[in-house]
Amino acid sequence: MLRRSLLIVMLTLPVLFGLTVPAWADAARPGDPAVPVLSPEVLRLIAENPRGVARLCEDVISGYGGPGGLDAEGVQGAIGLLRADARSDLMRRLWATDLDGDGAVMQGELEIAMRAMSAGQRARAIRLHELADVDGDDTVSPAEMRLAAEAAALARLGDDEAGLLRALMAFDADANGLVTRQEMRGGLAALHLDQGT
Ligand SMILES: [Ca+2]
Ligand SMILES: [Ca+2]
Repeated sequence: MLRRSLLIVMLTLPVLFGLTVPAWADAARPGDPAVPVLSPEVLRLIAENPRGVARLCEDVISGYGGPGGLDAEGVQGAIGLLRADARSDLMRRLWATDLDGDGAVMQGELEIAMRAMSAGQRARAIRLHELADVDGDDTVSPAEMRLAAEAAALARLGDDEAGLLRALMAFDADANGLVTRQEMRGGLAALHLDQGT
């Protein structure tokens, strides 16, 4: 028991006295030791909308991380899953109006499909058809569907936001390969950018 206590004290002492070197230490300022290393681009995004960034990162850590936090693979997976979800949602809506199943939605198909829709659904279906029909020939072709799906994926999670999420591992203060919500909050607080907005 005593041995175990001694071992715990020995393992804890360096941490207590700051003898370990955290992953972000080389960018730390005096008196502000927990500043994560981030690119100027990511810092700008955080400064622009600190609360939005915190919300996005917390949602991703909670939604895609395990009990111990989120690892780098999980971050990459989250980016892919968020975009895939937006893509599949849009394709499902378009395919729901492709009545002959040929992969394209003609104006006539849309009109028949809309008979079974509520007023709100009709308005959304018309808007989607118009947006997706880039060349304006009244048919959403398979190529136009793919373009629309990609646009939906980027609307769900833009490249800026994906870059932000990829920078999440910089908040892994104890360098165990997992980022927790607490570490992220601590890192954001250390940047002194989380006030306002
Ligand atoms: Ca069709
Ligand atoms: Ca078209």
